[in-house]
Amino acid sequence: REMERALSQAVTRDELRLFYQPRYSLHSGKMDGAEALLRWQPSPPALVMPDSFIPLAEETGLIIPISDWVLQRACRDALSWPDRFYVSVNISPVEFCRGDLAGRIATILQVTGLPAERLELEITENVTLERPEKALLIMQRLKVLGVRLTVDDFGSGYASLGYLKAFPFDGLKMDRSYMKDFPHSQQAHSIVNGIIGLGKAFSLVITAEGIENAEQFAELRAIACDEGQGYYLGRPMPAVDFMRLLETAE
Ligand code: G
Ligand code: G
Ligand code: MN
Ligand code: NA
Repeated sequence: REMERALSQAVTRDELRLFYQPRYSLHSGKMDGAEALLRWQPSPPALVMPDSFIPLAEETGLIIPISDWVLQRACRDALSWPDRFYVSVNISPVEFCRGDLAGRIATILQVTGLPAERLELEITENVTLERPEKALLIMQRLKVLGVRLTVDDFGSGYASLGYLKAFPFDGLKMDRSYMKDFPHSQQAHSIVNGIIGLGKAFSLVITAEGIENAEQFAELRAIACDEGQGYYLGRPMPAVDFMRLLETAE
C-alpha cells in the first residue's frame, strides 16, 4: 500500500517529530517532566496524528524502527531539560513482547547517556493479558535497567486488578475519561478518589490525565493525587516550544 511505503521511509527521510506534553507534580504544583507524543510530518504543513499510523506500523513491524527513533529522540531531548525532569514514552503492546525491548532500551540509554531513572515507559494493561509470563520477564529486565514502568489508560482495558500486584509497575495513569464529570459529580469524585486509594495500596505513583480546568487541578491536589497532565496544564507542543516553556518557568 501507498501509506505503508511512505511510512517505511519516514525515519530515513527525517519526517518524524516528537511533541511534549508537560507533566506536573501535584504535591509541589511544579512541572517535573513531559510525555513524548509522536507525530508524522510527510510534508509540511501536514501533521499526521499517531492514531492514524501507529496501527499500520504495528501490523507491518515498522513499529520497531519507529520506536527506536522515538526512544532515542526522547532521551536526547530530555538531556537538555533540568536533571530532575523525566520523560515518558509510549510503548505499543504489539512491540512489547516482540524482539528484545530491554536490550534495545539498554543500548539507547548507553548511546544517549540519559540516566535510566529519568526514562518512564507507558504501557497499557493489555500487555499483561496475552503472554503474561513473557511480559513479566521483560518488565523484570526493564526494572533491572532502572527505568520506570507505568500503566497507561488505567481502567480502560480488560485486565483484572490482580496484575497490579503481579507485575512490577511503579505508577498508574488514570484514563482521562475519569475526568469527565470530576469533581462536580459525586460519583465521578468517589471513583477517582477510589482509584487513588487503590493505587496507593499498591504503592504506585498516581497520575491524573486529561485535567482541563482549575477546579479539577485543585481538587486532585486536595485528594493527594501525585501527578497531573492535561490541556489545563499544557498541550502537547514541539520540542523547541517545550524548551522555551522551561526557560520561562525555571
Ligand atoms: O496526542 P495523541 O493524539 O498524541 O496520541 C494518541 C495516541 O497515540 C495515544 O494513545 C498515545 O499513547 C499514542 N502514541 C503517541 N505517541 C506514541 C509513540 O511514540 N508510540 C506509540 N506506540 N504510541 C504513541
Ligand atoms: O493514550 P495516551 O494517554 O498516551 O494518549 C494521550 C492522548 O491524550 C494524546 O492524544 C493527547 O493529545 C491527549 N490529551 C492530553 N491531554 C488531554 C486533555 O486534557 N484532554 C483531552 N481531551 N485529551 C488530552
Ligand atoms: Mn500515554
Ligand atoms: Na493515557
